[in-house]
Amino acid sequence: TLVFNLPKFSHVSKTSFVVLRLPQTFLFLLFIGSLGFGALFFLPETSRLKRIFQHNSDNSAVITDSVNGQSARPSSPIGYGLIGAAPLDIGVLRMKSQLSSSNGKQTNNNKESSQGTVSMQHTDPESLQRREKVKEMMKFAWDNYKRYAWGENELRPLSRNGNDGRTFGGLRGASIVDSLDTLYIMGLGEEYQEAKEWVENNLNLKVGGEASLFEVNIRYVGGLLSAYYLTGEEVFKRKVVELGRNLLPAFNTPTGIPHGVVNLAGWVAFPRRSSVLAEFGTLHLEFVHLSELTSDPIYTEKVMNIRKHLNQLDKPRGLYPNALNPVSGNWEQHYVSIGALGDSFYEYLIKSYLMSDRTDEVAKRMYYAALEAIENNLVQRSPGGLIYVAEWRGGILDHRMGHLACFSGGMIGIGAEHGSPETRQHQLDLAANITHTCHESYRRTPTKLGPEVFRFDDGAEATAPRVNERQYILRPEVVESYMYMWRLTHDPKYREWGWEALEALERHCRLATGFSGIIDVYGHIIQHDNLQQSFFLAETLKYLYLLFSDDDLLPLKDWVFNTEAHPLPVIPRNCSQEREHIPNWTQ
Ligand code: DMJ
Repeated sequence: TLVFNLPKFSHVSKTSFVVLRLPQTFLFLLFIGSLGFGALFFLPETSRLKRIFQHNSDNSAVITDSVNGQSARPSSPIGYGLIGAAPLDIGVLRMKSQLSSSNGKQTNNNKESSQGTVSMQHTDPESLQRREKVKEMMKFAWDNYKRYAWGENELRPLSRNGNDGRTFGGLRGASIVDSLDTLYIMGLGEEYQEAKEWVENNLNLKVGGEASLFEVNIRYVGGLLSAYYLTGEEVFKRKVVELGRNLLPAFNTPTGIPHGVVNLAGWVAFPRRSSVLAEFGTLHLEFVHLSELTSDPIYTEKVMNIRKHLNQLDKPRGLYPNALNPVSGNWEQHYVSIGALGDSFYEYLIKSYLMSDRTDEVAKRMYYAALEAIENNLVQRSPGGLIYVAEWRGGILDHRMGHLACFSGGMIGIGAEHGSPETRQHQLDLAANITHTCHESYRRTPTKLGPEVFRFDDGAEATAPRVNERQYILRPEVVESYMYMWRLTHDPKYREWGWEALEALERHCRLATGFSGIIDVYGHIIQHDNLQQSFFLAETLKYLYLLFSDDDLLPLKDWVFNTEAHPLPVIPRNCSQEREHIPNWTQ
């Protein structure tokens, strides 16, 4: 497709071309000349997004390796160009923001020189050391996965083998796809190459099992999209486009609300009674990017349809219940949670707004209305003064908060800046208070790792009286909120809290053969669950790494992280005129 915005010459007749006067001829030649130059941008590997970013980027931007003081021209769609930028020590690279975003209010210590380069200032030496420690942990986790479970989905460190089943429907290599961007960002170049080669040669997308649409989307689609945007490697684009197509049968329902389970080979969606809010509500970011990559509106249409449906449904007290019938289109029950089954639906509303370069007003309205309902109905203060988000069961509060719900500190934090000015400080305080409560859930255990569920009833205050709720399975949500709150406030306590979590991970979750979750965070004898979850590599370690990095490594004004921590670029608003094939955000 020719995507250049040609000036409208339709009113100029053939004869009038011939009789152009000198200044007009000059302008005409200038135009022809610029067309020739523009053709350079249509080389075969050019992606639509690449053009978008070139449109908006400073081509003179240089990435500098501050250890060696060498520079490299960006070569990827976002101009990151890290791998191949010799010498390879990506872990200490900084990037200039490639996407102009005039309203970005990032605090940035770097000074911009007149050449458009960035003078690289390191964060303090202690944070640098801590970041190196995170990198070492990633390498350790990766090496053990490679040694004992290569090609399987996840490492089982105690039994020294892999786990290949679960919800991926026969897809393999979840840890590889989930790790691509983390390896790349950390500068683990050799490991990234191994991962890329595996994807190229072994990632088979035509598999016949039952796959969770949600899990495949957040890990595989998200992982491949990020890898493509960071590196510009066509293989990731090819794979993600093929995978995206295979997910579409899930949407063959009377309402367009997708089934939760899909068969990637047979093009048949498996009917299941309820569709889960956090599952069908966590497709938007990836599907919009699939449309951008393919110039095919179908992906955006599918997710816009979900949004439209949700928008027009009655909501009890403005709240979104967790389950919906994909055939009738009605809510199945009135359970509401910002943790399990609900969480990332809310996250994707505010992130859709941010990813659209703050043009997706519908998402914005839905997000702030949902947040208001959550505040009015779910947010509580414990007798000891801790702020938490309870769950709601048909009007009755359950005073529990899942580890999963701890992502909401970060989410409310990034949303605070874009709400109405009167609520801004209030929302930032709420974000800080929730993050504090989640930290307390860690601090109040002997292991300094937090339980899967903590309660605020029967005398419990951010603790887990029930034995079956005491596990810690290497989840990221708490350190995720530390990372966002650090970026938003630069309060050093968030880095300290992240370091505490890292030390606890090292002490209790690190085995000789990889990392493992633990069964009881209150136990004095540690029992391991024998699973190194792929989200530990995709999220937990990535967020920790970013926590100890400067803000210009994946700046929040240019990137949004999908719910599996895969960074996706903001789509600049000044390209919206060229996006006729993509349905309007506001419809
Ligand atoms: C991840 O797969 C994603 O963050 C998801 O949204 C919910 N939980 C896990 C990690 O805890």
